[in-house]
Amino acid sequence: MASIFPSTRVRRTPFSDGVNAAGMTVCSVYNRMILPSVFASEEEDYHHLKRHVQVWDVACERQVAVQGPDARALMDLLSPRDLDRMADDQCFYMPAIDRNGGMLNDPVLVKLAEDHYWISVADSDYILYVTGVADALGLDVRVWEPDVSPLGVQGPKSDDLMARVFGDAVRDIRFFRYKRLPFQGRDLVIARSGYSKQGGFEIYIEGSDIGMPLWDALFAAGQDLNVRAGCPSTKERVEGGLLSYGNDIRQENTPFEAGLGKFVNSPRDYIGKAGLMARAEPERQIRPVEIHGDPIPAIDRAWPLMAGGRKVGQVTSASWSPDFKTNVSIGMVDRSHWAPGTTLEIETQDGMRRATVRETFWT
Ligand code: THG
Repeated sequence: MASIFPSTRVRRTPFSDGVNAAGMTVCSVYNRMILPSVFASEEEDYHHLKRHVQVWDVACERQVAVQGPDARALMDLLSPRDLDRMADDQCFYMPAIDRNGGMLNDPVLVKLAEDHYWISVADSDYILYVTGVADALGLDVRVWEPDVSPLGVQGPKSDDLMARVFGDAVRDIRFFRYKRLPFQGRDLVIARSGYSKQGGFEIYIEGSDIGMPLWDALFAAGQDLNVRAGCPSTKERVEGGLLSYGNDIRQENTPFEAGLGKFVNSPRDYIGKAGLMARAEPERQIRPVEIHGDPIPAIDRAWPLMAGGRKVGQVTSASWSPDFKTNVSIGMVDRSHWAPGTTLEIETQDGMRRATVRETFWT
Protein backbone atom coordinates (compact mmCIF):
# COMPACT_ATOMS: atom_id res chain seq x y z
CA MET A 1 0.00 0.00 0.00
CA ALA A 2 1.16 3.58 -0.66
CA SER A 3 2.32 5.87 2.15
CA ILE A 4 0.60 9.03 3.38
CA PHE A 5 1.12 12.10 1.18
CA PRO A 6 2.66 14.84 3.38
CA SER A 7 0.16 17.59 4.12
CA THR A 8 -0.87 19.85 6.97
CA ARG A 9 -4.47 18.63 6.58
CA VAL A 10 -3.50 15.24 8.02
CA ARG A 11 -2.17 16.49 11.32
CA ARG A 12 1.00 15.46 13.11
CA THR A 13 0.80 14.93 16.87
CA PRO A 14 2.87 16.34 19.75
CA PHE A 15 4.60 12.93 19.87
CA SER A 16 5.34 12.50 16.16
CA ASP A 17 9.08 13.11 16.60
CA GLY A 18 9.24 10.37 19.23
CA VAL A 19 7.15 7.97 17.18
CA ASN A 20 9.25 8.54 14.07
CA ALA A 21 12.46 8.00 16.05
CA ALA A 22 10.98 4.76 17.47
CA GLY A 23 10.29 3.60 13.90
CA MET A 24 6.72 4.14 12.75
CA THR A 25 6.03 1.37 10.25
CA VAL A 26 2.50 2.07 9.05
CA CYS A 27 -0.20 4.45 10.16
CA SER A 28 -3.88 5.19 9.92
CA VAL A 29 -5.74 8.51 9.90
CA TYR A 30 -8.23 9.15 12.72
CA ASN A 31 -10.00 12.45 13.32
CA ARG A 32 -7.81 13.91 10.54
CA MET A 33 -4.70 13.13 12.59
CA ILE A 34 -2.00 10.50 12.23
CA LEU A 35 -2.59 7.35 14.28
CA PRO A 36 0.83 5.72 14.11
CA SER A 37 1.66 2.02 14.37
CA VAL A 38 5.02 1.37 15.91
CA PHE A 39 5.31 -2.42 15.94
CA ALA A 40 8.02 -4.44 14.31
CA SER A 41 5.62 -7.39 14.25
CA GLU A 42 1.99 -7.29 15.37
CA GLU A 43 2.39 -10.58 17.18
CA GLU A 44 5.56 -9.60 19.02
CA ASP A 45 4.00 -6.27 19.99
CA TYR A 46 0.94 -8.05 21.36
CA HIS A 47 3.06 -10.26 23.65
CA HIS A 48 5.03 -7.23 24.80
CA LEU A 49 1.83 -5.31 25.66
CA LYS A 50 0.63 -8.22 27.82
CA ARG A 51 3.94 -8.55 29.69
CA HIS A 52 5.54 -5.13 29.94
CA VAL A 53 4.52 -1.51 29.36
CA GLN A 54 4.00 0.56 26.23
CA VAL A 55 3.63 4.27 25.50
CA TRP A 56 1.01 5.02 22.85
CA ASP A 57 0.56 8.10 20.70
CA VAL A 58 -3.24 8.30 20.78
CA ALA A 59 -3.36 12.09 20.30
CA CYS A 60 -5.94 11.39 17.56
CA GLU A 61 -8.47 10.76 20.32
CA ARG A 62 -9.32 14.47 20.13
CA GLN A 63 -11.15 16.37 22.82
CA VAL A 64 -14.34 18.34 22.29
CA ALA A 65 -14.24 20.84 25.15
CA VAL A 66 -17.58 22.07 26.51
CA GLN A 67 -17.40 24.90 29.03
CA GLY A 68 -19.73 27.53 30.41
CA PRO A 69 -22.86 28.10 32.50
CA ASP A 70 -24.92 25.80 30.24
CA ALA A 71 -22.24 23.09 29.89
CA ARG A 72 -24.05 20.64 32.15
CA ALA A 73 -27.39 21.33 30.47
CA LEU A 74 -25.80 20.65 27.08
CA MET A 75 -24.18 17.41 28.29
CA ASP A 76 -27.51 16.29 29.76
CA LEU A 77 -29.08 16.78 26.31
CA LEU A 78 -26.31 14.74 24.66
CA SER A 79 -25.83 11.91 27.14
CA PRO A 80 -28.00 8.77 27.38
CA ARG A 81 -25.93 8.01 30.50
CA ASP A 82 -27.08 9.53 33.78
CA LEU A 83 -24.60 12.29 34.64
CA ASP A 84 -25.99 12.63 38.17
CA ARG A 85 -24.02 9.44 38.85
CA MET A 86 -20.77 10.95 37.61
CA ALA A 87 -18.28 11.92 40.31
CA ASP A 88 -16.20 15.08 39.96
CA ASP A 89 -13.08 13.03 39.15
CA GLN A 90 -14.74 10.51 36.86
CA CYS A 91 -14.66 9.47 33.21
CA PHE A 92 -17.71 7.89 31.53
CA TYR A 93 -17.77 5.73 28.40
CA MET A 94 -20.77 7.40 26.70
CA PRO A 95 -22.79 6.38 23.66
CA ALA A 96 -23.36 9.57 21.63
CA ILE A 97 -26.56 9.39 19.58
CA ASP A 98 -28.69 11.26 17.06
CA ARG A 99 -32.46 11.89 17.16
CA ASN A 100 -33.19 8.31 16.06
CA GLY A 101 -30.91 6.73 18.62
CA GLY A 102 -28.22 6.09 15.98
CA MET A 103 -24.66 6.22 17.26
CA LEU A 104 -22.63 9.28 16.23
CA ASN A 105 -19.59 8.39 18.33
CA ASP A 106 -18.61 6.40 21.44
CA PRO A 107 -16.46 8.88 23.38
CA VAL A 108 -14.99 8.88 26.85
CA LEU A 109 -16.49 11.83 28.72
CA VAL A 110 -14.15 13.49 31.24
CA LYS A 111 -15.75 15.70 33.89
CA LEU A 112 -13.28 18.48 34.72
CA ALA A 113 -15.85 20.54 36.65
CA GLU A 114 -19.63 20.89 36.81
CA ASP A 115 -19.33 23.50 34.02
CA HIS A 116 -16.40 21.97 32.07
CA TYR A 117 -16.11 18.67 30.16
CA TRP A 118 -13.88 16.98 27.61
CA ILE A 119 -15.58 14.62 25.18
CA SER A 120 -12.71 12.35 24.06
CA VAL A 121 -14.02 11.36 20.66
CA ALA A 122 -13.62 8.37 18.39
CA ASP A 123 -13.27 8.81 14.64
CA SER A 124 -16.23 11.00 13.64
CA ASP A 125 -16.83 14.76 13.54
CA TYR A 126 -18.89 14.86 16.71
CA ILE A 127 -17.77 18.44 17.40
CA LEU A 128 -20.05 19.59 14.56
CA TYR A 129 -23.09 17.98 16.18
CA VAL A 130 -22.27 19.39 19.63
CA THR A 131 -21.75 22.84 18.14
CA GLY A 132 -25.02 22.55 16.20
CA VAL A 133 -27.05 21.67 19.26
CA ALA A 134 -25.45 24.47 21.33
CA ASP A 135 -25.93 27.04 18.57
CA ALA A 136 -29.48 26.01 17.67
CA LEU A 137 -30.55 26.34 21.29
CA GLY A 138 -28.49 29.49 21.92
CA LEU A 139 -26.83 27.93 24.95
CA ASP A 140 -24.34 29.90 27.03
CA VAL A 141 -21.47 27.54 26.39
CA ARG A 142 -18.23 27.37 24.40
CA VAL A 143 -17.50 24.31 22.27
CA TRP A 144 -14.01 23.91 20.81
CA GLU A 145 -11.11 21.55 20.19
CA PRO A 146 -8.44 22.35 22.77
CA ASP A 147 -4.71 21.60 22.46
CA VAL A 148 -5.09 18.39 24.48
CA SER A 149 -3.59 15.09 23.37
CA PRO A 150 -3.95 11.76 25.17
CA LEU A 151 -0.82 9.67 25.63
CA GLY A 152 -1.52 6.05 26.55
CA VAL A 153 0.59 4.10 29.02
CA GLN A 154 -0.66 0.51 28.81
CA GLY A 155 0.44 -2.87 30.11
CA PRO A 156 0.97 -4.64 33.46
CA LYS A 157 4.00 -2.51 34.37
CA SER A 158 2.13 0.78 33.82
CA ASP A 159 1.79 1.56 37.52
CA ASP A 160 5.52 1.13 38.09
CA LEU A 161 6.49 3.31 35.15
CA MET A 162 3.98 6.04 35.95
CA ALA A 163 4.96 6.10 39.64
CA ARG A 164 8.54 6.85 38.64
CA VAL A 165 7.48 9.93 36.67
CA PHE A 166 4.46 11.16 38.66
CA GLY A 167 4.98 9.62 42.12
CA ASP A 168 3.11 6.92 44.00
CA ALA A 169 -0.14 8.96 43.88
CA VAL A 170 -0.86 7.38 40.47
CA ARG A 171 -1.25 3.98 42.11
CA ASP A 172 -4.36 5.21 43.96
CA ILE A 173 -6.20 6.35 40.83
CA ARG A 174 -9.24 4.08 40.44
CA PHE A 175 -10.61 2.70 37.14
CA PHE A 176 -12.07 5.51 35.02
CA ARG A 177 -11.14 8.13 37.66
CA TYR A 178 -8.44 10.74 37.27
CA LYS A 179 -6.06 12.92 39.26
CA ARG A 180 -4.29 16.10 38.31
CA LEU A 181 -0.56 15.58 38.83
CA PRO A 182 2.29 17.96 38.06
CA PHE A 183 4.86 17.54 35.32
CA GLN A 184 7.38 20.33 34.64
CA GLY A 185 5.20 22.86 36.43
CA ARG A 186 2.00 21.88 34.61
CA ASP A 187 -0.92 19.93 36.13
CA LEU A 188 -1.96 17.09 33.83
CA VAL A 189 -5.14 15.04 33.95
CA ILE A 190 -4.12 11.39 34.42
CA ALA A 191 -6.88 8.79 34.21
CA ARG A 192 -6.80 5.04 34.75
CA SER A 193 -8.26 4.13 31.37
CA GLY A 194 -7.16 3.19 27.89
CA TYR A 195 -7.91 1.19 24.80
CA SER A 196 -6.61 -2.16 26.08
CA LYS A 197 -7.58 -4.68 28.76
CA GLN A 198 -4.02 -4.84 30.14
CA GLY A 199 -4.43 -1.97 32.60
CA GLY A 200 -2.89 1.45 32.37
CA PHE A 201 -3.34 5.17 32.17
CA GLU A 202 -4.11 7.99 29.80
CA ILE A 203 -2.25 11.25 30.29
CA TYR A 204 -4.09 14.19 28.74
CA ILE A 205 -1.21 16.40 27.55
CA GLU A 206 -2.46 19.98 27.78
CA GLY A 207 -0.11 22.07 25.63
CA SER A 208 1.70 20.33 22.76
CA ASP A 209 5.04 21.79 23.90
CA ILE A 210 5.35 19.33 26.78
CA GLY A 211 4.49 16.30 24.62
CA MET A 212 8.06 15.36 23.76
CA PRO A 213 9.51 16.21 27.22
CA LEU A 214 6.96 13.82 28.77
CA TRP A 215 7.56 11.19 26.08
CA ASP A 216 11.31 11.35 26.78
CA ALA A 217 10.80 11.27 30.57
CA LEU A 218 8.72 8.07 30.31
CA PHE A 219 11.33 6.32 28.18
CA ALA A 220 14.21 7.47 30.40
CA ALA A 221 12.41 6.20 33.50
CA GLY A 222 11.38 2.87 32.02
CA GLN A 223 14.52 1.40 30.48
CA ASP A 224 14.69 -1.51 32.94
CA LEU A 225 10.90 -2.03 32.68
CA ASN A 226 11.40 -2.76 28.99
CA VAL A 227 9.19 0.21 28.01
CA ARG A 228 8.49 0.55 24.29
CA ALA A 229 6.56 2.74 21.92
CA GLY A 230 3.40 0.93 20.90
CA CYS A 231 -0.11 1.46 19.61
CA PRO A 232 -3.57 -0.06 20.08
CA SER A 233 -3.34 -3.76 19.25
CA THR A 234 -6.14 -5.16 17.08
CA LYS A 235 -5.47 -8.66 18.39
CA GLU A 236 -5.66 -7.59 22.02
CA ARG A 237 -8.64 -5.26 21.72
CA VAL A 238 -10.69 -7.75 19.71
CA GLU A 239 -9.96 -10.47 22.30
CA GLY A 240 -11.22 -8.03 24.92
CA GLY A 241 -14.24 -6.87 22.91
CA LEU A 242 -13.32 -3.17 22.78
CA LEU A 243 -15.41 -1.63 20.00
CA SER A 244 -14.09 0.62 17.26
CA TYR A 245 -16.45 3.28 15.89
CA GLY A 246 -16.49 3.23 12.09
CA ASN A 247 -15.50 -0.42 12.13
CA ASP A 248 -17.84 -2.29 14.47
CA ILE A 249 -20.49 0.37 15.03
CA ARG A 250 -21.76 3.31 12.99
CA GLN A 251 -24.71 5.69 12.75
CA GLU A 252 -27.13 2.95 11.68
CA ASN A 253 -26.56 1.16 15.01
CA THR A 254 -28.13 1.93 18.36
CA PRO A 255 -26.30 1.57 21.70
CA PHE A 256 -28.46 -1.55 22.28
CA GLU A 257 -27.14 -3.14 19.09
CA ALA A 258 -23.63 -2.16 20.21
CA GLY A 259 -24.14 -3.99 23.51
CA LEU A 260 -23.92 -0.68 25.36
CA GLY A 261 -27.44 -0.80 26.79
CA LYS A 262 -26.08 -0.62 30.34
CA PHE A 263 -24.92 2.92 29.56
CA VAL A 264 -28.46 4.03 28.65
CA ASN A 265 -29.87 5.08 32.03
CA SER A 266 -30.46 8.85 32.04
CA PRO A 267 -33.88 9.81 33.43
CA ARG A 268 -33.69 13.06 31.47
CA ASP A 269 -35.25 13.90 28.13
CA TYR A 270 -31.97 13.82 26.19
CA ILE A 271 -31.94 14.23 22.41
CA GLY A 272 -32.90 10.96 20.78
CA LYS A 273 -34.43 9.34 23.85
CA ALA A 274 -37.80 8.61 22.22
CA GLY A 275 -36.13 7.40 19.02
CA LEU A 276 -33.80 5.21 21.00
CA MET A 277 -36.51 3.72 23.24
CA ALA A 278 -38.51 2.81 20.14
CA ARG A 279 -35.52 0.64 19.16
CA ALA A 280 -34.87 -0.86 22.61
CA GLU A 281 -35.39 -4.44 21.35
CA PRO A 282 -32.55 -4.86 18.85
CA GLU A 283 -32.86 -7.14 15.84
CA ARG A 284 -29.06 -7.56 15.71
CA GLN A 285 -26.27 -7.17 18.23
CA ILE A 286 -22.49 -7.21 18.70
CA ARG A 287 -21.20 -10.73 19.30
CA PRO A 288 -17.81 -12.38 19.71
CA VAL A 289 -17.30 -14.65 16.71
CA GLU A 290 -14.61 -17.32 16.46
CA ILE A 291 -13.35 -17.95 12.93
CA HIS A 292 -11.93 -21.45 12.57
CA GLY A 293 -8.83 -22.56 10.74
CA ASP A 294 -5.49 -20.98 9.92
CA PRO A 295 -4.67 -17.31 10.59
CA ILE A 296 -6.99 -15.09 8.54
CA PRO A 297 -5.81 -12.29 6.23
CA ALA A 298 -5.98 -8.66 7.38
CA ILE A 299 -9.62 -7.55 7.23
CA ASP A 300 -10.01 -4.69 4.76
CA ARG A 301 -13.80 -4.84 4.24
CA ALA A 302 -16.78 -6.13 6.18
CA TRP A 303 -17.00 -9.93 5.95
CA PRO A 304 -20.58 -11.21 5.48
CA LEU A 305 -21.79 -13.86 7.91
CA MET A 306 -23.89 -16.41 6.05
CA ALA A 307 -26.37 -19.13 7.04
CA GLY A 308 -28.14 -21.26 4.44
CA GLY A 309 -27.10 -18.88 1.67
CA ARG A 310 -28.58 -15.86 3.47
CA LYS A 311 -26.66 -12.95 5.05
CA VAL A 312 -27.28 -12.89 8.81
CA GLY A 313 -24.64 -10.39 9.89
CA GLN A 314 -21.10 -9.22 9.31
CA VAL A 315 -17.68 -9.19 10.94
CA THR A 316 -15.83 -5.89 10.99
CA SER A 317 -12.74 -6.53 13.17
CA ALA A 318 -10.81 -9.80 13.17
CA SER A 319 -7.34 -11.11 13.86
CA TRP A 320 -5.34 -14.22 14.72
CA SER A 321 -4.94 -14.51 18.50
CA PRO A 322 -1.54 -15.95 19.46
CA ASP A 323 -2.62 -16.70 23.06
CA PHE A 324 -5.97 -18.31 22.23
CA LYS A 325 -4.62 -19.92 19.05
CA THR A 326 -7.69 -19.13 17.01
CA ASN A 327 -9.09 -16.22 15.00
CA VAL A 328 -10.99 -13.76 17.17
CA SER A 329 -13.51 -11.31 15.75
CA ILE A 330 -16.30 -8.84 16.46
CA GLY A 331 -19.53 -9.38 14.57
CA MET A 332 -22.94 -7.75 14.28
CA VAL A 333 -25.29 -10.73 14.17
CA ASP A 334 -29.03 -10.98 13.49
CA ARG A 335 -31.24 -12.12 16.38
CA SER A 336 -32.10 -15.33 14.50
CA HIS A 337 -28.44 -16.43 14.63
CA TRP A 338 -26.89 -14.68 17.63
CA ALA A 339 -27.25 -17.51 20.18
CA PRO A 340 -23.89 -18.76 21.49
CA GLY A 341 -22.80 -21.90 19.68
CA THR A 342 -24.49 -21.01 16.39
CA THR A 343 -22.33 -22.07 13.45
CA LEU A 344 -22.07 -19.74 10.47
CA GLU A 345 -20.11 -19.34 7.26
CA ILE A 346 -17.99 -16.25 6.82
CA GLU A 347 -16.96 -14.76 3.49
CA THR A 348 -13.40 -13.39 3.81
CA GLN A 349 -11.67 -11.80 0.85
CA ASP A 350 -9.67 -15.04 0.61
CA GLY A 351 -12.64 -17.40 0.64
CA MET A 352 -15.18 -19.01 2.95
CA ARG A 353 -14.48 -20.08 6.54
CA ARG A 354 -16.49 -21.66 9.31
CA ALA A 355 -17.32 -19.45 12.29
CA THR A 356 -19.05 -19.87 15.66
CA VAL A 357 -20.88 -17.28 17.74
CA ARG A 358 -19.48 -17.19 21.29
CA GLU A 359 -20.96 -16.29 24.65
CA THR A 360 -18.09 -14.07 25.82
CA PHE A 361 -15.03 -12.31 24.49
CA TRP A 362 -11.62 -13.82 25.13
CA THR A 363 -10.60 -12.36 28.48
N1 THG B 1 -9.56 6.75 25.46
C1 THG B 1 -9.90 8.05 25.32
N2 THG B 1 -10.62 8.49 24.30
C2 THG B 1 -11.02 7.61 23.36
C3 THG B 1 -10.70 6.25 23.44
C4 THG B 1 -9.95 5.82 24.54
N3 THG B 1 -11.75 8.05 22.31
C5 THG B 1 -11.93 7.20 21.18
C6 THG B 1 -12.18 5.76 21.54
N4 THG B 1 -11.14 5.33 22.49
C7 THG B 1 -13.54 5.61 22.18
N5 THG B 1 -13.92 4.22 22.33
C8 THG B 1 -13.74 3.52 23.51
C9 THG B 1 -14.10 2.20 23.55
C10 THG B 1 -13.96 1.47 24.73
C11 THG B 1 -13.47 2.08 25.86
C12 THG B 1 -13.10 3.40 25.81
C13 THG B 1 -13.26 4.13 24.64
C14 THG B 1 -13.34 1.34 27.14
N6 THG B 1 -14.29 0.50 27.48
C15 THG B 1 -14.18 -0.31 28.67
C16 THG B 1 -14.85 -1.64 28.38
O1 THG B 1 -15.67 -1.70 27.48
O2 THG B 1 -14.46 -2.60 29.02
C17 THG B 1 -14.74 0.34 29.92
C18 THG B 1 -16.10 0.91 29.79
C19 THG B 1 -16.61 1.40 31.14
O3 THG B 1 -16.71 0.61 32.09
O4 THG B 1 -16.95 2.61 31.28
O5 THG B 1 -12.38 1.53 27.87
O6 THG B 1 -9.59 4.63 24.70
N7 THG B 1 -9.50 8.93 26.24
